[in-house]
Amino acid sequence: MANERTFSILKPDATRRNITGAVNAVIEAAGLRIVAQRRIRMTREQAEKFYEVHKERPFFGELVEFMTSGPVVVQVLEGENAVAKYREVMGATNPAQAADGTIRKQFAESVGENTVHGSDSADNAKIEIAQFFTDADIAA
Ligand code: DAT
Ligand code: MG
Repeated sequence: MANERTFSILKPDATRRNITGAVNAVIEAAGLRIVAQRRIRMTREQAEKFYEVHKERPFFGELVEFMTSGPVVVQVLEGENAVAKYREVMGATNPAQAADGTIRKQFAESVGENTVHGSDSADNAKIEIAQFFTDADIAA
């Protein structure tokens, strides 16, 4: 698998607890390079659009509420097989089921407040990156 990019978010529970550097250390230790990064406050519109695929799920309202509850750090990560690699480094959605050493196992508080987002496919990575970054923002 060639060099690839994925989209990452350090969620409001990470900024609230001041652990964005600790999470970035795990990302970098896994061989992923942070080639773009910006700290923002997501608007309700941005969060609803970003998680549109989940809009019929019972937790959608809670999810949008959480994602807009504080600052987030949006990132582009690059590396060999970056999409799958980052999903592995993140761990399972529910931290109780996440493997040892993963970000969610180490840091996540609950299934809803689970510290990180990572794209689930290369196609979605492109779509998600384009929602927050232009080519000029990315320095690889
Ligand atoms: P992932 O973030 O691992 O890709 P997902 O795409 O299934 O997981 O869900 C997106 C986010 O929605 C997830 O990170 C946290 C929230 N979420 C998922 N399932 C949930 C649940 N059962 N209860 C509360 N929040 C949930
Ligand atoms: Mg997902």
